[in-house]
Amino acid sequence: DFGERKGQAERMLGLMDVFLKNDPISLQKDILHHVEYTVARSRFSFDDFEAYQALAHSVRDRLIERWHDTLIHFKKEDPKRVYFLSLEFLMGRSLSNIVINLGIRDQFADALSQLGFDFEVLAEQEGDACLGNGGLARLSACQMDSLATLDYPAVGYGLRYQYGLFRQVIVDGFQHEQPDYWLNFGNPWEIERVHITYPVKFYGTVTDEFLNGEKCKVWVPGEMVEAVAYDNPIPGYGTRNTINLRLWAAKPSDQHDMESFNTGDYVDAVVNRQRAESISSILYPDDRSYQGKELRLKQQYFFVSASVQDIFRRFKDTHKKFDEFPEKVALQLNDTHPSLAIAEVMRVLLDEEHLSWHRAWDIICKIFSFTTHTVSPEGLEKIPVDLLGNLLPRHLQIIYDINFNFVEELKKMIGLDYDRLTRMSIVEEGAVKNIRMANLSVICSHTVNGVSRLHSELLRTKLFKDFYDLWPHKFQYKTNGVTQRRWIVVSNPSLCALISKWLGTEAWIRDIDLLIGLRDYATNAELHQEWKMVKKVNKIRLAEYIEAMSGLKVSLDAMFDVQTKRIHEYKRQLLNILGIIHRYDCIKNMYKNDRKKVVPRVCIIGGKAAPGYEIAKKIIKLCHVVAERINNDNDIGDLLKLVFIPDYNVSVAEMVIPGADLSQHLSTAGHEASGTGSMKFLMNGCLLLATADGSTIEMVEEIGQDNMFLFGAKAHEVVALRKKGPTLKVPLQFSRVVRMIRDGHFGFEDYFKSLCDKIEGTSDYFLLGADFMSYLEAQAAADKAFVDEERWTKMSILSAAGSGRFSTDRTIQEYAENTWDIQPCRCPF
Ligand code: NBY
Repeated sequence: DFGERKGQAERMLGLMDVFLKNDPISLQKDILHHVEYTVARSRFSFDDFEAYQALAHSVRDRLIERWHDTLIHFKKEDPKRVYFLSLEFLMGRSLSNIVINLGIRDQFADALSQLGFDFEVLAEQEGDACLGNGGLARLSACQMDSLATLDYPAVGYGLRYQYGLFRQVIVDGFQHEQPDYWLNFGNPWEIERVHITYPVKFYGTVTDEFLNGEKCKVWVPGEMVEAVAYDNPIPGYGTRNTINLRLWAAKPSDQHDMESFNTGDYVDAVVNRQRAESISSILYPDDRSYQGKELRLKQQYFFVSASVQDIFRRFKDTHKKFDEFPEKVALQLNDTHPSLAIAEVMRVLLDEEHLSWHRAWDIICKIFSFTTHTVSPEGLEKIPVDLLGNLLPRHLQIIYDINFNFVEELKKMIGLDYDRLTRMSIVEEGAVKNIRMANLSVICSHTVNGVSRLHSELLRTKLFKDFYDLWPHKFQYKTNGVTQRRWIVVSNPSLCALISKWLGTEAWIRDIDLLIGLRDYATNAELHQEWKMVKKVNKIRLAEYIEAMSGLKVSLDAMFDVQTKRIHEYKRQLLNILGIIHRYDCIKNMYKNDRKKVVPRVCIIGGKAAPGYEIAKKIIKLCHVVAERINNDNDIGDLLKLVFIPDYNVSVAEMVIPGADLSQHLSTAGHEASGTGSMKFLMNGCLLLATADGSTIEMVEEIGQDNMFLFGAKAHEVVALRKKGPTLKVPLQFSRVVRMIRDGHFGFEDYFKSLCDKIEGTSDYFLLGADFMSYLEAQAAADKAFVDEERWTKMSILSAAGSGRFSTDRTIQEYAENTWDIQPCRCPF
């Protein structure tokens, strides 16, 4: 039909400039245009926030051009695409990231300064998009950046929550949660697609019917909701490619509940419709235990169903035969949260496309890949059968059928080993019957990925041992990464400039392996000077933030020692605090003269505790009471300070990480699947004090043991240590600091009793006592290294130089080649 409209299209093109221009005058005109016509403020009176909005819309226009071109190019080339399904994306702010990837940051900064505005000031006006909890969600965001940059034909699918992760507010040292109604001020980075909508069905019954003489299943739903697409263009760096992150929002459907309209209560019926929107209203805060909440299951199916319909629509636009489906479609399951997609694709193939079970199953086995982010069996998602059967009756049938076939096959392979059959079954029998989503995912995926080498080892020998023994070829791992675009270029511009200067190129921003070139200058005195200056600039920025937030003045000569991540027992923030109490106690008991030898420290802790996680909340309170005591002790002065940074999120991380000298990653070995915070610190030349856990083990290989402070039991020793339990000798220093808490040295001793009980005697599950001495030794080694400035700077340079392996560019390339089997598809400039 383009033929018919060709004349029209040519006329339209004649009316438009082909592309928006990026010279200073054009940019200024565009910004002012948006001030007047989008933000609807007078050009002579607008504030920083309104200037940010106008700026964002000017950037968005340029983004949309590339996004359209990319989508058209993909459509023309019709490559195999990867569909990345994730219930969480932690995007943070977008403006700086986008202009940098588009290569027009400096042009915009110049244009703005001619209008009397500062780009950085406006960038700070943007609020964070916190549509995720922690590592898993930020990983999805970094991976989208790499997918775009490496020109892969990818689409991200997720949920457009109206409330992101709660905001953390600290009152008297206690965490309080406040709702994050982030869309209040509009979101210039999304494009509402009012006519890309799909109906999503819930509840109801399944009946057998005959169609052309064949028996088939018909699902008559009891409720219907509409999914509306919101598109978020993700630009690559150094390429025109701009991919789509499509987030679904729930809206009432016209067919929602016809009945209630007929029964006459019009007002009630309209009010009822609004409930549909609650499906995409709120992100569940992770507490890693599965609660069997119906709303959560509804969210999962809502986003899965809309995404699967979208994928089928795109496929059927250009293809007739479903046998070609696996040549065009790869579905990536980010953890088990989207794993209902398996049953949904099966349902569509069987009930709507009327394929035989055999043909449908054959397709399923070729298209799904699954990545797990957890190490503990308790972290594996289970759904009560009753809940699933009520909400999605047809899906439960399909899962039962998959399981029946699987168990029959399994019996042929392993015989009647009932224990093993019971463990491997998708259905968990017991007082409450459950569906094990991890088993479903492993059985139906062609590839199961871990997120670090150690994690994969644990999956093969523990969590999924039974499956590994059956299908060793399914198991792979892709060590996580982070994107250097966000975590160096955006967040640490001074370091970025310095690296480019010494490498003589900016190519490392696309080709991270070049970073290794810094090693050649690891002892260069000139680089050392400049490197220290960069760190200083970032420490000043962080110190100013700390002062603005808490009123506390910190010394720039002190070592900035940071532990920021979600608060969890296994991450052992408590070990850090006990170490700080020990340090405080030592300084107190020193002769005045000896205090001169103490290496001054500013200890910074930050992170959110899940709202229902009592112990984690007590750890936050403990941090505050200890800080109160230390920071107000005149004996201590600048030798030791402790600060808790509230509401840790992506934009806070962008400021904290570049300013850190030392960062701590203290998980009990074998408990952190990978860890990605550590990679951001490493790239920024921050030294690591860490256990041999997750991807830290691979970092040691890259930068050498001498350039890190490693401590603690190894993963394989942990089980044995736990068995020793009560016979384990705990160091006196440990008992002493716990006693200080118990004796009320910091107040609130009754409140902290349960916390202390958790780490003493037989109940020290995370082995704080066992690792304490080793931890103190690592801390002493860090102090010693810090006073030798030259050595410290060299270690810092070598850390950044060795961080190249931990870019998501590498992770994504491995996924593309070894898991998804997709090729780059580059849009011509
Ligand atoms: O995924 C984290 C791992 O703990 C970390 O080691 C790893 O580096 C990172 C990326 O692979 N896991 C994680 O962040 N998990 C969650 O945030 C999460 C979110 C939701 C739920 C469970 C866990 N949930 O139950 O809904």
